[in-house]
Amino acid sequence: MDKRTFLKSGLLLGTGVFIAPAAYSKDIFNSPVTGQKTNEFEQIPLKYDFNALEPHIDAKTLEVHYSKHHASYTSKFNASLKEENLGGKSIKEIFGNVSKYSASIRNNGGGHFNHNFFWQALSPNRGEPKGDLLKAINTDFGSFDNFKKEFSTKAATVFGSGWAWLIKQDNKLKIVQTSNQDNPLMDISKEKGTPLLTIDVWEHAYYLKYQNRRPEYIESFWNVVNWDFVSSNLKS
Ligand code: MN3
Repeated sequence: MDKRTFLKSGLLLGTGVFIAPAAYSKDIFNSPVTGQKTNEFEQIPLKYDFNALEPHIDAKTLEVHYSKHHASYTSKFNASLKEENLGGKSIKEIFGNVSKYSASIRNNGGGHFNHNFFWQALSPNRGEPKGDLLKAINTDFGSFDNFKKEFSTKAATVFGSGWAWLIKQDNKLKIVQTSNQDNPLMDISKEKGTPLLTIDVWEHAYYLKYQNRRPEYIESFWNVVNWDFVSSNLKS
């Protein structure tokens, strides 16, 4: 794993200096979150401990997922950006033109961003959808239960490795799937929009605890969704 990233994250976790209360980076779609000056994208520090999402997401899975899988995507993404002279571009610019770049930019860039987004979409204090978000869910899916059912089904039926997303598309909410590390910000994505919520359904996200029982993992995921984060994305 990338030792520097780990150390930095550890420090941030330890001091909390860069963690503003209730702040979700609205910049997440526009900036590298941190590291703009160095042209380096970074893993966001987790706002919770590895064991904070137990029993729904186990500590070992979260630790390996964050400090191995995600760290690897991030360092490979940075290496490819450097090699391909793509420094200084925002996530939005990169994904909006991703068809012009290498497979590494698409796969590792997606892996970098998707996980940063996913970590923020999780929380030990899940809260509940309310206000404009709940209104939009009721309008576009009929009810919160219908929404949950459709999202769970879409997540369960991603073939192989990929992600399910709640997105805002032309001011309407929609649930879509992407394969591998693709996401709805990418120009190659069949369904494009602003991500509001996502679930990682790669086996590495659940196999240690759930083995092949992906639907069980998805059911548990609902206990740790950070609805404040989802709401904040609706406004962005
Ligand atoms: Mn993953």
